[in-house]
Amino acid sequence: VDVEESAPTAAPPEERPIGYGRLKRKEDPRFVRGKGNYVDDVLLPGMLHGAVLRSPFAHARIVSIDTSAAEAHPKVKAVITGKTLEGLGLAWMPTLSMDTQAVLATDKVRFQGQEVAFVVAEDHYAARDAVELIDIEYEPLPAVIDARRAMDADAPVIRDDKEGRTDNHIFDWEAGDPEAANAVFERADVVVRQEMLYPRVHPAPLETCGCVASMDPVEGKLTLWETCQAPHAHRTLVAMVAGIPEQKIRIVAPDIGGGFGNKVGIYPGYVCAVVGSIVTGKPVKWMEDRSENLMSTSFARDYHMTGEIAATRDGKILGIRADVLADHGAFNGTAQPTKYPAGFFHIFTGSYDIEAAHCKVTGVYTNKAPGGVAYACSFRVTEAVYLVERMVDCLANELGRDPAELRMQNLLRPEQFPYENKTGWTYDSGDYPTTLRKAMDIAGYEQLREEQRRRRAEGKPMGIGVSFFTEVVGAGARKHFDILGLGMADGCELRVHPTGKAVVRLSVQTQGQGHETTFAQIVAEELGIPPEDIQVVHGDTDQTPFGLGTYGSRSTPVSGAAAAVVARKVRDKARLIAGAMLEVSPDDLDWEKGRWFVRGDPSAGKSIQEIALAAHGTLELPEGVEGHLEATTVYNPPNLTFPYGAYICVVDVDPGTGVVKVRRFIAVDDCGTRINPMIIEGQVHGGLADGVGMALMQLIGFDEDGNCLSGSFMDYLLPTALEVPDWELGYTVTPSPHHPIGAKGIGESATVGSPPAVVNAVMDAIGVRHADMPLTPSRVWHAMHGGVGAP
Ligand code: PCD
Repeated sequence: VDVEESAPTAAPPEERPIGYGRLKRKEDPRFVRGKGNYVDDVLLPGMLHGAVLRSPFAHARIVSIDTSAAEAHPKVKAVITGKTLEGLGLAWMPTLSMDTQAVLATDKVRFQGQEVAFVVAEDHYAARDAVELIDIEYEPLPAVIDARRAMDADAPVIRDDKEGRTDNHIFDWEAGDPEAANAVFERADVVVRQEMLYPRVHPAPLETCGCVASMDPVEGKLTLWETCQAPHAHRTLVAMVAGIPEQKIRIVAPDIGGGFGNKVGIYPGYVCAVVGSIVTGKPVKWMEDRSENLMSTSFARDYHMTGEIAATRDGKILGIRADVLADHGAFNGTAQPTKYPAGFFHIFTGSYDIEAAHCKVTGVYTNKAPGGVAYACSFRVTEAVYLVERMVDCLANELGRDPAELRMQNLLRPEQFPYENKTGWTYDSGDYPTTLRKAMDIAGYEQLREEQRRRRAEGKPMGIGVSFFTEVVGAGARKHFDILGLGMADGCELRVHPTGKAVVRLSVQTQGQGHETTFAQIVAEELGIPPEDIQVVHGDTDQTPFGLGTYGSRSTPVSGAAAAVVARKVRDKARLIAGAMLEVSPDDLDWEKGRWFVRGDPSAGKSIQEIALAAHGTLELPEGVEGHLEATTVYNPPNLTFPYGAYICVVDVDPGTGVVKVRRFIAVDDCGTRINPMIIEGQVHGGLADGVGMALMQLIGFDEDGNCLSGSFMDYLLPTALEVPDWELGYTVTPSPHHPIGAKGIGESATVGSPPAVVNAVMDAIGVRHADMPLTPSRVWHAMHGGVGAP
């Protein structure tokens, strides 16, 4: 335990963690005993099992579907096809980006793994067997696999279901000022241009996606257990799509075995399970397997980017430009606020004091899985940060400058905050140079460069990679941020029971990051009720207030603020009741953690527990004060929060094989006020491992016919303890000025910031300007030997 944090009063106030600091996680006793309750643990009387038949082709016309043999299977209860769904008006569903997606294919299949039919049977094995009995005749069509070919004149039109479509174009979006950018590029001494791909990857949570749908035929009430990051949004969507009245829908997200963005959207399997339950009158469970998850249930990134950076000869960065081609797969199911088809790519201007910037993003359809999710990335921030941090290293390389020193020269200065960047976003707070210096101190940067020179002389490639990132999390103000028209404000309810124990109800949903602990800590900090006396309720739409869910590290910035605000409302009400109890004016009361007391007479006071009891008792309450002790709120954040960090990665590359060993990794993060430092460190550890995985080994790849080459954990490589070093963490604390407790998000910072640090380190080691991720041994070896590596 960090001594400073275990004795919080010794730390300066802004560095003190909130409400008991490193509290052990309240949820862990059940997890370490194997008593978690996941969707696949849900067992209902008479429950049936569903399985999906998927397309073997990336692009093919469906000529005929014969389900008779499957229907004849003794254990099969229903076979559902696109035709069945067409009859119910459910063959297509809206996506999170206001496109349409086939639930079960009717006309064509548009990616390998697409859902074509759904079998409901008495057990999972029978359902799988019967899927094999369905006979489909396909007429294969040429497929668009390389996004760079999607707009070719002779490219097959993927979305011919849409009237009048003659190409695969989805959107054009831009930000910044093209003229201003052109002007600085014209007068710059140095311009560096680099193409790069942020390849297609997958969140790959350990628990795959799945649900149990139970339609009560008498009550007409649908209960849907889902492994889901946004239960309220799902309830509203199901109501709109299936026409079931919203009060008759209950979504329950039980324990979740990792989300990482994969569990934000609604997948065809969920709709099919609901239809299966309606058709059979029984509950239906659908759990996908690993291959289905990797091949068809969403993806992330897939951005072809060209970056340009302009600078003076002495290293002052003047401007940045980016031109991006975004591969969105067969249906545009990308998860992001409606106004922003390229998410928060605005942040590609990075952490630097530049004069001008411009970017252009074009989205296209390809014959690949749909649904770009913000995999541990608040809406395309990972791509933007990778672009700018690689470009700064390319510039350092061109100028022969040290990359840390070049960053230091160009970082925004503390007095520039709040800072409006060149795409119009206002960074709330920051002290960037202090954070970078801290990372360099922990790393022993100068000694590392010394060591590198020594090793190089011995023919041993060692690399040091730096990245400095600005994240943007906490969507967001209702005015600007919505998904399908639903605004991103979060509700919160707090109720203090007569005995002084409390229950706080959140609209967000934890998927492993420990909300049952940290939200209790926020309320504990504000009310002085110990965290163990505060129950956190979440993930059940019948029990919690509306809100759009957990992604984009928004829970702390939005719902965390709501929890603080609702606790303050309860505290204000408690003051009025304490006044009545003590027979003094509430204006004469002062607050200390857990109690109101008479100003000037600290011994005359009432604890929050005493006040709670009185609020439920017979005490005569002042005019206008209702009984009981509770409050509700809806929090609409005034701005996003902008956490940031400085990362330094040290690698050794085997010159014979191209194998990269990450030897050290230093991460200094600033997420404003820290609630639970232990949980924050866990979040950073996970994100760093994720980032090393993406930089070195993760890839959803395809052959030229669109066969997915990464449908198992034998092919889609996740990092293990063997591939990652002991993380060396540090932190700085720059509170967010607009958040009630000054907290910013942290959940995705490390995944955003670490890939460029690793890639920069490898390029530094092998003396090559750029090679695309994943930096597998063969790719590194080829890059070292002057060729372009194979994946
Ligand atoms: N915190 C503290 N302090 C501060 C901040 C924060 O303490 N300042 C903490 C909290 O409370 C929590 C955590 O930490 O518990 C986190 O937070 P945030 O940042 O707010 O976030 P959230 O919202 O909660 O969450 C979300 C995230 C995301 S988004 C992701 S991807 C991932 C992360 O989260 N995922 C996950 N992490 C995690 N973890 C785990 N375990 N699992 C998972 O799944 Mo997306 O958009 O969805 O892609």
